[in-house]
Amino acid sequence: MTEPARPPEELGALAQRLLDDLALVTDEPGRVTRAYLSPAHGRSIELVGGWMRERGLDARLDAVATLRGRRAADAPGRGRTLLLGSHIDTVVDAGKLDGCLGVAAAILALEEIDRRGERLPFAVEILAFGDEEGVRFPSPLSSSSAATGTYRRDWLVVKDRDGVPLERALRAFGCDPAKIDEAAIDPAGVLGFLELHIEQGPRLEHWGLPLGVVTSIAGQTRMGMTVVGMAGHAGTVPMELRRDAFAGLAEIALTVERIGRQGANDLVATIGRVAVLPGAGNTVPGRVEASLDVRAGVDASRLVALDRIRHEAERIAARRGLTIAFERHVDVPTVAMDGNLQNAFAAAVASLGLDVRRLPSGAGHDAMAMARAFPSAMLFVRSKAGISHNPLEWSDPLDLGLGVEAMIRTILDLAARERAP
Ligand code: HGY
Ligand code: MN
Ligand code: MN
Repeated sequence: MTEPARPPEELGALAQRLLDDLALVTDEPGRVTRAYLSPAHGRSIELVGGWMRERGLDARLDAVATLRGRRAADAPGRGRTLLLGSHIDTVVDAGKLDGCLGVAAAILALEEIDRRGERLPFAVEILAFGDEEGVRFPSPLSSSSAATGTYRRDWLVVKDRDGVPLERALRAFGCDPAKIDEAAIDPAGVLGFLELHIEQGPRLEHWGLPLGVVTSIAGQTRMGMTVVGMAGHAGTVPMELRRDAFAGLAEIALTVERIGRQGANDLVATIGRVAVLPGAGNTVPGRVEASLDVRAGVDASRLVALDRIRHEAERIAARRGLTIAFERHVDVPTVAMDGNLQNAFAAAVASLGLDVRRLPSGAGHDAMAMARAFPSAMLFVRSKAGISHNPLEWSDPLDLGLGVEAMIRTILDLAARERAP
């Protein structure tokens, strides 16, 4: 029995309601923080798994705690599967949309396709990844890496700030690390991976457009920097005799910013986390542990900037009588999105009467891991003032609904092409 198509306004309101409910699932009451394998991650799996099951999807957890909701094909085809989804983990004090929109939109798109009486000649699997951000463990994209058979074994021994190894956290969550290989999806049976995501930047708003097709995802390097000097009494150690690790890091931070500003191809460089040790107000810092995040739309720009940062940081440390050590956590190249799937998204956007603009992504996404094994593409939804990784993150529900409708039309377009001849 078919029902009238729900307009984007209605689809957007439904998406917003799901996102509001999911945002209440947090490790930190009063703000949205949902870390990989945390109690809130567990509760989010229950909530999203319920959304899936209520809509007839077969929902299960894989060996790295990715929630997978599967809808079987209901028309003759070639026996392939279309993958949809995004991540449900968040940064600290996050917004409601980053990642979660892609999962909620995929669930609503399938629900609407069924309501419209449409049949699909391929199975659809919705993936709700638990570790895209890499906030709790330095293992970003680990869940989607498992789905593509590119999981890094060394991730299992990385520790969170409480010293808990990722492997122990997986076991405590009820997952079996010995079965991680089973999480890999055979590319031979996959039509592609589609991800709806907020832009997290200002371009679509500047262009006055609700949607945009992603061309590529910027490569990124994430490192840890440890600067060591000599802790001392803040009242007795003369300035000229100090080996102040924080003052050294501060000079390095301004150098990172200067190199970032001078770079090309959307180069960006960020120190987002700094631990000043021992951390007493009356003690000259003897040790600083900091993060370094460098990205660019062209890999050569990123690699040149990293070399310059490392060289200048070592020179600053030497001049100050400090040591500096770097530890590489992430090194992912710039990834191009699949041309055919980009065009499918573009056709859907155009069918909504919207101008089609294509843009690169400065933010990393699961699609960059999924692209290692499957044709992958992303559709962006406009972000108000380009704000993200911030509780002020917001998109107009109408834009959310247009994103869901564009996803629906893309899936139906792919279905028309996949139907057995
Ligand atoms: O950091 C990123 O680019 C993404 O939000 N994980
Ligand atoms: Mn994010
Ligand atoms: Mn994201």
